[in-house]
Amino acid sequence: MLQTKQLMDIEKIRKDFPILNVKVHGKPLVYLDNAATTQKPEAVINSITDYYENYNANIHRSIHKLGEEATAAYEEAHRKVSDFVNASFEEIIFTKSTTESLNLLAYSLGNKLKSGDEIVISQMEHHSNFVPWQQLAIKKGLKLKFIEIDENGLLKEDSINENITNKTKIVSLTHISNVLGTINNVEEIGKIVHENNALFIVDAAQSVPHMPVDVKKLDCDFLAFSGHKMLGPTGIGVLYGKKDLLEKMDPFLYGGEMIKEVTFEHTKFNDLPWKFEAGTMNIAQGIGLGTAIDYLNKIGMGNIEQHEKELIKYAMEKLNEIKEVEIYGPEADKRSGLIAFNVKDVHAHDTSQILDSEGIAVRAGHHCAMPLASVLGIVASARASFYLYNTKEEIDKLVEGINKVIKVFK
Ligand code: 7TS
Repeated sequence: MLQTKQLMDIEKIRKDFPILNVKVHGKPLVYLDNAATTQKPEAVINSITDYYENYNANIHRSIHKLGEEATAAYEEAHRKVSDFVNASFEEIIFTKSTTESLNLLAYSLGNKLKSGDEIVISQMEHHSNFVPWQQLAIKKGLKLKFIEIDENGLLKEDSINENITNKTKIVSLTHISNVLGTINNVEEIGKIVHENNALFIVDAAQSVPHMPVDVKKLDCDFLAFSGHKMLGPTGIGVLYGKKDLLEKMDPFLYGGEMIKEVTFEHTKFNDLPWKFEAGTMNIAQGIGLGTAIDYLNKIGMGNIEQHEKELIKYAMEKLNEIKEVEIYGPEADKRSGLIAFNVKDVHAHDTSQILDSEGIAVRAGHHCAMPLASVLGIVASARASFYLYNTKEEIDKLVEGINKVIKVFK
């Protein structure tokens, strides 16, 4: 704890999150479901209220004071997101979520694919980076291929090399698995993708919130993430795309604001990024995401990454000591701050319910990765996932809770 205290003052950080004072079943909330969604600091909540109370107006249209203020705040949020991942302003599109960002890509890139073209994903993808490609493949007669995982929950190197070939048009991979916690070496895989002249998409829903991510360093063509998993509100997601690629792509949604000029016969689309932001956007949510980024920057993404590394190392050590617990995924040094597990012969839902009775929130189920669960040979698992406000003391409570599960079911 000493080293963490030097990096970040966790007690001070916890005071910024009103929900962490909530009692659950009379016990202090231990929130370990951050991979599903994170809690919001007061600053984010206040910035949303501030918009609605003081300058609520639609953006990019009304020449009045409130309209101009709202537009400026929304565009400032875009700028903050661009800087956060080292992209340029035109390359950042606001969407509803990672799911929408990936659907946008499947639709827009999919338009240009022909029967027989190949798309490569992996066995560890979340459904939102799985179902859009699967359905596109079915509709257009494409071949969908899967990079396999090994017994440690890592992508198999030979499977990467076998699957990505000169027939591949798109490779779309998760940066960090939301079940195994595996951190994939997307920088290296991206080089193989580009050697084969394919496009490289990174699902960064579980990485951008937890570690420094630089799109130039990764050299990915597209990257998707969600505001609500990084202290921001729901209803706001991000799609990064290289400018020259976005310029050539069809819009996903048509309507107001994504146009420059409309006649009875034709439409000229707007400049980037607005070409991909049709209709009235989630303005408050966009502004809230900007505030979340200010908050994360103040703490420092490197510090957050380091703090979570310490938490996961500690959690792995503690859970490994319990012989009834089976853990999925790699060793601590190859994973981010989440851990999926089962207590032997106990359904994950029962585990989660007993933990809930102790005030401990974890997720149980297939975690929107049913194909992965089938590869692991399980139907469900419980998952604890950490963020900047979690502590080793909370992991101790998780361990106590798991020991209670074992006692109840023996
Ligand atoms: N990709 C990954 C790797 C994810 O973990 C998730 C959400 C998504 C995409 C989709 O994000 P959304 O914001 O569009 O829903 N993962 C989870 C989870 O693990 N538990 O709840 C949501």
